[in-house]
Amino acid sequence: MTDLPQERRIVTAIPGPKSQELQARRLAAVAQGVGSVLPVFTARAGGGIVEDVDGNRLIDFGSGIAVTSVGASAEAVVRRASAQLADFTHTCFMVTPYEGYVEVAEALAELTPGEHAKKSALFNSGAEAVENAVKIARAYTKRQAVVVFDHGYHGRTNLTMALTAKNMPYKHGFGPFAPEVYRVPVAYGYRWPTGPQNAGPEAAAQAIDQISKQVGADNVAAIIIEPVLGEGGFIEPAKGFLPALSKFAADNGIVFVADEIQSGFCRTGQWFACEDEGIVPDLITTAKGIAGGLPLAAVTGRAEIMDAAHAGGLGGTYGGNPVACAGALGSIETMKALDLNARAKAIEATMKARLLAMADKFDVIGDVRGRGAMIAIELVKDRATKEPNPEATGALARACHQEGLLVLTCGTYGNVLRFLPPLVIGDDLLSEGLDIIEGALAAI
Ligand code: PLZ
Repeated sequence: MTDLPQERRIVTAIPGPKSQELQARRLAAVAQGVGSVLPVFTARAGGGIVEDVDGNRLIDFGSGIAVTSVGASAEAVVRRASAQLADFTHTCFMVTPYEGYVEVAEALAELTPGEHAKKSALFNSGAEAVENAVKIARAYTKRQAVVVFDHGYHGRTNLTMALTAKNMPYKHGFGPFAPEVYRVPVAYGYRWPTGPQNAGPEAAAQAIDQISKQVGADNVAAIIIEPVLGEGGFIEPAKGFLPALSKFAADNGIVFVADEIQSGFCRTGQWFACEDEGIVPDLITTAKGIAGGLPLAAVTGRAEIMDAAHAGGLGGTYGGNPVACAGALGSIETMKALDLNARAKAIEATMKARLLAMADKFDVIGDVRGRGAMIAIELVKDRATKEPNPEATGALARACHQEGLLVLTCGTYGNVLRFLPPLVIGDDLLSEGLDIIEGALAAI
């Protein structure tokens, strides 16, 4: 959407009258279990702007939860997906295959870490990719146990609810959950009792001890971790934690799975966040940023592991839909052409400088963290006790929304305000968004 002006504009109350009308219809017709952060109904979106049906233009610091890294109407995504739509919408790769799927698998082999032979399988959603990573790891290892971490998020299907740490809203009342899932500590530097400098080695030792004593390394099929934990609060595991867990997996024949569904595809300033510590995962799950907003997900990894599932054992009617594959090829083309890894690093520099200055002024900010364009502030009632402040977090988000800045919250304690701008956002919008955050902090 090249003609969408890249300017914030507020012309009605937020949400405006047309959005309110649609919201009334929505409440009558759509199940309440499906929520919305901000009920302004979208008319157009692109670059760093979401325009609503009342003509308001909001600055986008959410990217539809880390999806539209190339924007919500990137030229190459629209061009390739439209051409594919006109050719054919679907055949089902399991019936008669097509080239786009193969091209996406080739691109994933090229872009993911490691020089080993790799293969991929494509799916529709992040949760489906994680479920399939577990199927593949179990088929390969002939073991059953799966190890996940405190604050981890992996989806809303039955198995991925079991893998997800947080009860409300993801799991409450929806059990029983899939068995053979074990949760161990993660190196959450800001909240580690002996301080961030000790968190990496101490948390790794605790996690490995728990796995060894309570599960038995020989029973573990897979260790699954987000290299930067997303929904759990933008937690970067303290240095040394990921390498220790990855080495433990390798030493014990366990498949090490990096869930890069939120952190992947240039979001953190690398193609994949695990590259920052030189980790080469056995399997990597991707979705979100991969396809510029079209629904696509993948499991990519060592060819011998990926081939462990018997022929016909993996799939699904829509997995690797041709239009979504075309979108992915357009998204990857855009990331390379615009060097969006460099752009994510530039966004980090701008955001961290401004947010650290705000932390000097406002005690409510306990921590500023994140990488690339995956940045957050954790809000506390008291810097000494670090008591979480979800009320201030909600109030800040609402204040930003009223000013026309779309921000999201996250965190186990609901006290993290996270910023996920499209990587193509202009510098003016980025700094205007930061001004709004600063104004909101002053106001609350
Ligand atoms: N793994 C690391 O971040 C999705 C969830 C939003 P799906 N995160 C956004 C919500 O409240 O449902 C996610 C993720 C990580 C897996 C998933 C799941 O991806 O495409 O939402 O299934």
